[in-house]
Amino acid sequence: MNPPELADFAGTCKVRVEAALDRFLPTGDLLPQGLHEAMRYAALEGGKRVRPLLVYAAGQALDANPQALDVVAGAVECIHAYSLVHDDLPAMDNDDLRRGRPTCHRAFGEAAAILAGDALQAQAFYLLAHADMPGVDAQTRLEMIEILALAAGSRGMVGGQAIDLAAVGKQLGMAELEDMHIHKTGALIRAAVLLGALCADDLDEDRRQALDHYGKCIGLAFQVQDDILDVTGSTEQLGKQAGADGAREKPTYPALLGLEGARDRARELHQAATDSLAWFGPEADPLRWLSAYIVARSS
Ligand code: GRG
Repeated sequence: MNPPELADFAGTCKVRVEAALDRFLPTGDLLPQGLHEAMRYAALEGGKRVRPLLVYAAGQALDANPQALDVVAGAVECIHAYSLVHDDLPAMDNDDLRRGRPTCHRAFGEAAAILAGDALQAQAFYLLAHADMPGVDAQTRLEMIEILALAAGSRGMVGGQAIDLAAVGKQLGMAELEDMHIHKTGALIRAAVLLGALCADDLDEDRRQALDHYGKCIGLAFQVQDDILDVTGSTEQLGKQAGADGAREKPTYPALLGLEGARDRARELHQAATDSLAWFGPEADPLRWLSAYIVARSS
């Protein structure tokens, strides 16, 4: 299903972002050691690195500097890692398993996990403000910080999480379900694409809009597939508890549309995402492969 080029592209990007995170996160021997170990545990091991891959793919479509992309990819992944740590806490989903191993609070305790999440979030903004990003001027840096803050905060991911928590056990309509996921999952994925694009020095308005539309579509497609996998995948395959949404009475795409209806919705979003790349030639192929991967993935 996925072209071999995607495996090569993903392999190279994963190595880059993991090396970047290793460099950008305080080492485990630095005080307070337990906190830094918990941060590294949450961010460094495992994960598909979909958001960093999107940063690199958007950057490659515009010939952006790879060193600048490392910083943005690392920052986005720090936000993602923090969101998973907090989402797994007893006050939220109370999960024991993440990325095939004990969740951060299971491994380090609840207080340490809360602090590790807090510090990962702060680290993301520190990176965007401070780290060396060749080709990115100060005004663009500021815009990046604004985009990531909006995507991560109460009008983005955290807001979506609040809607999600309030929706448990309730009947949501399609529009409400999509609104929740556009915020909870979609906002950070959309931001990853835009932030990667902003690393390029010649981003015109047409291409910016096209990439932003691509990011919006695949952000939602990612969640549709996540809901499908919660029904069809195994705990072993997913590295987290399968069937958890149904068990928690969470509204999902398969619950609303049926499994085939949810698959159709994912395909529709993939099509809309790739259509918006008509502005681009083969330099945007990694974005096309990633869109296909997002709706076909099995973990
Ligand atoms: C608690 C602040 C706060 C936010 C939580 C994104 C989120 C908001 C919670 C994650 C819960 C969840 C399972 C959402 C569904 C989609 C999703 C984001 C899945 C996890 O992302 P993957 O599959 O994970 O990219 P890996 O481990 O591959 O990085």
